[in-house]
Amino acid sequence: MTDRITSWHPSPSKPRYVPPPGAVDAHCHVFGPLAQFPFSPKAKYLPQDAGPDQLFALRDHLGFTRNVIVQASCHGTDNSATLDAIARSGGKARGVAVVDPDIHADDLCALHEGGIRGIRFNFLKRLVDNAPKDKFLEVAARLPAGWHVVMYFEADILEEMRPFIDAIPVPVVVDHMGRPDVTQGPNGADMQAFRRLLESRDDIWFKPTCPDRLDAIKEGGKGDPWDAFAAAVAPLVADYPDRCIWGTDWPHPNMQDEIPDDGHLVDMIPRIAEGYALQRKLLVDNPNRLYWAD
Ligand code: 0GY
Repeated sequence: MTDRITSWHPSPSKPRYVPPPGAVDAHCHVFGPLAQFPFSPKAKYLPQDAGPDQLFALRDHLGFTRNVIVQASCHGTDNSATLDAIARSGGKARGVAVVDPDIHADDLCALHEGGIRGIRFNFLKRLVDNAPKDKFLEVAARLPAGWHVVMYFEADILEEMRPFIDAIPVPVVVDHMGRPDVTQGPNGADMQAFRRLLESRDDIWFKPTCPDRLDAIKEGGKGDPWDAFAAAVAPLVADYPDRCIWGTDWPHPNMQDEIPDDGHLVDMIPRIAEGYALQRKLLVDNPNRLYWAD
């Protein structure tokens, strides 16, 4: 693998939508910089550098106040780039790590000190080689107090994931709603299956994120302005207003063929969360409960 890819917009538009004060972009990543933080030998993609300076400039441009930086698969279980970005944020970022399930308790404490508040289990075969459920459950049982698990999986394995999710002893946050086919509509089979999951526990959260992935032309959607996404997702956010958090997903790993304009992503917010009260929960209250409770 030699080509380094760019998956983010060179000059995102200024959104028309103005987020409430204190809004959190609760799903974004940093890549490198490579010279300081090499990518994992197991990385499935090799991106151009997308470091904290770029991320924080985008945060300000979009009208956000804080970031939750999710360790991207290209950095494997070395969380140095994520921790460095959090440290440079002046208290305006926290994070989600990816760890070796055998991680020592002292190292979990060090991650907590560095601003980490959860760990991510990634089940996408195109991104990771292994997802050992038994080892994941072991480490989930010994996380620092107040942490949660972030899960990334696709809709076709939701049913097979159910016993595993049931067994996770801390809150669970599902990336991009488990990637439903939004073109099925709000009552489609994928959205109904996801709703059954949410009904099974009251501490399962979700990210109503990534219209660019879920309503992409190459996925059978119509692309920006992502009408199918808005139609399918708005009812879910309305029905579970206290269990959703939102993020840009910048720098949009692997989206180089259909790069989204981050300003347009922000302008999706009022289309999936109607009214100031709901938008405040989605962007401020909910992410603060998960990431800045202390
Ligand atoms: C996302 C989605 C993707 C990548 C990763 O860790 C990652 O590399 O999460 C993807 O390619 O679908 O949420 O960033």
